[in-house]
Amino acid sequence: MALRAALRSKCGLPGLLSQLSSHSSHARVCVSPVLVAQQRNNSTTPKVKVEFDQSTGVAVMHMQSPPVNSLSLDFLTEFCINVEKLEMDKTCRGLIITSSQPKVFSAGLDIMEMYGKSPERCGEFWRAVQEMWLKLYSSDMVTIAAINGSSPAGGCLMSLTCDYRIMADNPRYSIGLNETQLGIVAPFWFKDTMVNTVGHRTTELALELGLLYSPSEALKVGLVDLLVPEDEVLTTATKTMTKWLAIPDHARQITKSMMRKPTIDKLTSKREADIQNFVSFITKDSIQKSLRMYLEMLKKRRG
Ligand code: CO8
Repeated sequence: MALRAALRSKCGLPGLLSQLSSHSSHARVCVSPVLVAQQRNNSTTPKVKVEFDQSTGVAVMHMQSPPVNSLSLDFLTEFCINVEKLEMDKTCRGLIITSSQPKVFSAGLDIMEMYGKSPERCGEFWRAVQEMWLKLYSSDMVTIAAINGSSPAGGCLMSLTCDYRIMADNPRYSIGLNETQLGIVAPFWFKDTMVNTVGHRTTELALELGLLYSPSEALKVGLVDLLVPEDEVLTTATKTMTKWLAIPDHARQITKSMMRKPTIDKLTSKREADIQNFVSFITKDSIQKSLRMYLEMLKKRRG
């Protein structure tokens, strides 16, 4: 609950976790024993597993939330805590994000978090989505998405926040910001992240049509950087990380910040308004109806 409260508060997790960090040796703040244990060790939380190799300075984060790693409030809370912990550990220089679920990197935002929920709960959820994006897009670590399955909508956004994307070359997988297909609209910061990666025209087409690209199409438009056989995604990500870590951290970090800061500042300055927009949009009857139809379509497709 303390973690959820941190996400709810204006300072968010950074506030809570920097408090934890600065007081860790004095234990002056009242901290959950679980969090303290997680700070000291590799952590295995129910939805995210982190393996940190101190000899290389690289952490691999495995998303393991069955069936499809959908980004629920609980998932996002755990995810952000783990990213923040790695960020604060200055021996951690690189982060690889991948999935433990077969065939799916992440199905994007958990649709059930947006359907039939109270405005308060929707607001809490949206703050957590923003937090994930802010943490990853502004990370000082080298971040690589090892995309070993389909990655629609919020899953695509998560991979777009990384410095580099390696995808499994399997034509059954797809990636893209398909929000319009659900009858919803990708917010400005989803759009900005896509524009920063593939340019304005490709983003315009992709967002209006809600395009989901095959891996080879995604490579062609620059949505991913490299395709490899499925069983080589993680090893290639590790090799690629070594190349990135050969660049001096400070020069790379300043450059990354120079490229991304205007986009980050835009959301930071409009964060509360963006939450209000999301809540009033998603709770509209017409949007709820679209989401219900999409959920039914997902179920029928399965049956
Ligand atoms: N949220 C919740 N449940 C989901 C989601 C999801 N995003 N995706 C799939 N599921 C559920 C399915 O309904 C199914 O449930 P059940 O077992 O009860 O029938 C179960 O997960 C397994 O799904 P599938 O059988 O479809 O699994 P497959 O392995 O065949 O396919 C896919 C995996 C490709 C990921 C497929 O499930 C899929 O296409 N899912 C939908 C993905 C999607 O469209 N996500 C968009 C989410 S919206 C978003 O991320 C950004 C919103 C921005 C909001 C802005 C508003 C202003």
